[in-house]
Amino acid sequence: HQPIHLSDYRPPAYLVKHTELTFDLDPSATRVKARLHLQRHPEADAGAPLVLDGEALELKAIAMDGQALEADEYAVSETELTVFQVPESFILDTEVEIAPKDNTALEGLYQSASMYCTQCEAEGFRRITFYPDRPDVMATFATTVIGDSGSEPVLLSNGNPVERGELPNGRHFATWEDPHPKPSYLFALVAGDLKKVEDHFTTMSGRDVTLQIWVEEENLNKTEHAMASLKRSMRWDEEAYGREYDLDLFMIVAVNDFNMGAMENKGLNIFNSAAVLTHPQTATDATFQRVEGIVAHEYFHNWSGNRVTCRDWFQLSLKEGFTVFRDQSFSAEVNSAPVKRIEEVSFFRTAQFAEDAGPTSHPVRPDSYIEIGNFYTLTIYEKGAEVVRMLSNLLGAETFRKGSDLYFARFDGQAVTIEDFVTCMAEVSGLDLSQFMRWYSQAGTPEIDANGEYDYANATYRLTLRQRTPATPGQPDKLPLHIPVRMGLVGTKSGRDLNLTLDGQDLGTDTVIHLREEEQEFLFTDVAEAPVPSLLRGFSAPVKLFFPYSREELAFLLANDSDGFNQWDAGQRLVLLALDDLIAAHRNGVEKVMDPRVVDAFRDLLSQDTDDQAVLAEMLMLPSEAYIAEQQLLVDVDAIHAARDFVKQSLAHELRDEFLTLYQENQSAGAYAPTPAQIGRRALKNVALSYLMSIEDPQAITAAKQQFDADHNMTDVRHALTLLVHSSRGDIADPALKAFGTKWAHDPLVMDQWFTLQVTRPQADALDRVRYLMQHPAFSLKNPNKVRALIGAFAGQNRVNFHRLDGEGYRLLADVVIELNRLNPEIAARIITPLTRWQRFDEARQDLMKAELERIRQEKLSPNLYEIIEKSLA
Ligand code: HT7
Ligand code: ZN
Repeated sequence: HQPIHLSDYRPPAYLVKHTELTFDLDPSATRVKARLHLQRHPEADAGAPLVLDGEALELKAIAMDGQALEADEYAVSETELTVFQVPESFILDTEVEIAPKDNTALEGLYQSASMYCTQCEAEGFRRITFYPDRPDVMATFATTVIGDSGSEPVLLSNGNPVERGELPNGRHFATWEDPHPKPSYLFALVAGDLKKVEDHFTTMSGRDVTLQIWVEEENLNKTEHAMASLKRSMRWDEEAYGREYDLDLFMIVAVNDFNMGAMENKGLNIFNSAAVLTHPQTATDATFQRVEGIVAHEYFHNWSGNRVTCRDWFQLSLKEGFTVFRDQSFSAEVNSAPVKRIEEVSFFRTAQFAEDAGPTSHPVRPDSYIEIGNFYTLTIYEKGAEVVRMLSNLLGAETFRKGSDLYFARFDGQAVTIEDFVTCMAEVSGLDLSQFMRWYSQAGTPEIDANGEYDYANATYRLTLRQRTPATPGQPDKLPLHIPVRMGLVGTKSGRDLNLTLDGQDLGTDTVIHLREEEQEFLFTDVAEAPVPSLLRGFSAPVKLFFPYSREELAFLLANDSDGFNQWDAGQRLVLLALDDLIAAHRNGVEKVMDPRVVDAFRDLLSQDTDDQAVLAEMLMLPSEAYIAEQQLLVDVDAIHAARDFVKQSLAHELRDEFLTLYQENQSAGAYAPTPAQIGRRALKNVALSYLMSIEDPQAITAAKQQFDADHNMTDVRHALTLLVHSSRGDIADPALKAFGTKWAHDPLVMDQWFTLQVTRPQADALDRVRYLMQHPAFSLKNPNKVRALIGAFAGQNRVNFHRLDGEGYRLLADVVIELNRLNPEIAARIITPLTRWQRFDEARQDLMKAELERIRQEKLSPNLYEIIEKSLA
């Protein structure tokens, strides 16, 4: 398991101009014939051998320019095929055999139930045929798929269908041609008994594109939302980025067994069924929104990723960071923008900050990796998106668009680097982005210590900002970053944003100041009244910002800040301060006392008239246990759980009537629609119900039961059932749970929800339930969605039970990881994450967690797990 370094990048010795593939499908003996039209790279040595990647392939035949090769003319190892002497330009034919039915890793060609499908990113194509499996080799493809006419009536691949026909022995074939040169990671094949829904889109230049979503027959009624999302995304990319679709056909296929959310294969996107199928009775509002975002994300890749791709996998964030930024902008526009930003940031600050502070911390562009599959991370995706967002804010929307246009025009059809992207942005703006580039090379979350001082006599406000980035593995010393800090000064008398004058320049009431040095001072003049600073508005940079706000100041910002995001953040900070006291009280065995300022602030929120229920719902939500833990040096899971429960129950007792009114006023009425207005009402109503259920208010229990029985939509049903199952009212919860499980036994995506809501219950029997449910007929370790729903949810969301002091939670996860190491290394390396964060816990838990990591280390590890385990124990 050797690391690969960015600094070792060399262009490929041979390029593939055109690739012809023929698949003769069979579960245990699929034959793959490949004809590669190869050409030596102009910079390569004339004597350079041809080295192709290949794993788990049985070579059956090999010929060059029509001539079979002798055994001494080539060599095959575990990972490569080498042909020793080749001319400058030639055709190589190979034939290999593979076994899709044994492919539980779900990389390459595999079977999901009765269908065949592929997953080639990042390095799955080398499990299909011998090939230069790297993104800087781009070829046109012609693919023929041969399958059984009965069990695989549908045969799909990238591009346009050009021919199909019958063959002897009940077989048939289809041939597809993709005219756009693409790297092997974008290759796809699907075959099975699938049904389609079809629609059309007229592009901005007036071309008709056929849109198809292919699913198993029973899911035909769950495609409407994805299709509508696809059409919205296509229009949006034309309007926002000038990007038009470039084939006559765009297909999406839903598969049940999939390692990630979806894959942007050219013209043939393959989706985890959980990321595409929706129906009001089976999917929650969150799923509807997630599907919309993922459909958009994969579609947007057609330009940011496919037409312009990555030179090497170190540049992964070039396509992922940019595409996440694009899908976030799309979702913000078609939904409630402030809520989207709050959701994004609260997820980011919980999960990405933790990753950045953990043993696998890496820069947005890593310097080295052992297994690239381990680098599809929150840092590459989400922090990468934050970096692009900063660029967009630095340049302004119009100039950023010019930079994007230049990037797509200059590099269309090429495999490029992050520098190429940033250079376009620098060229169109005239900005010097050399310091900014450090965002790509330095790992860790930068911290800003801010202080402010108001001088009454001179009417000035002096703001001091100090930045530091903590050491991360392999990077002990960090340089100062260019950090854009959006801010305002809110007058304590007027409650309004004050005018900002800096160095004699009038900057209006909201501006961006640029922190470039380790320490910088900003002196605002003509500040008419004492202000409270509102800093890092909209989360203008992915940093931790510390300012010594008093609780009164936070309550003031919560009530008065003109920036909705910072208003919400002030509320979160206020609650966090109260939680700090309560956590300390719990640890010291002292009686807990609720901070009345929090109660007052929430009462004020509840008494205001709002026209944005979704924002109010966010304001009323307490920080998650995971986010609270993120604030603690030493995480005390039990104290955090107890303190958070105490805050929730205190607020519920104090504001019972207000919550009840809120619940009653926002009842679901009429037909379900995933509109921002309806979603906001449901969110608000359900937050109110959560508070009331935390004190098991009799009216709330009745309401939850009624909401479950009403069976209006999955958002309400699942929320009510979760609250009941997480309560002490087993007499009501158990029959409801049973009825739900029976009703939905046929639907794997609903059963995933049924598993999750049980194993996240805080009661002490949760771990036993996990073990029990692992034996349930609907559970399978081979299905990643099931693993995430049961094991992932337990280890990631049920903190008190996962971190049990008897170590049973850790043992359970390690047992699963050991099994998955054999079955599906990519999933094993992801699901293990909570165990790798042992440094943050007390000594007893640290020892238990490390012991489990050591136990896993004794196994014959896949490169995926090896890399994670070694970094975690380093
Ligand atoms: N670009 C896709 C990445 C992906 C993937 C990576 C590793 C293993 C399996 C995978 N499935 C999909 C998804 C995306 O970012 O759009
Ligand atoms: Zn992506």
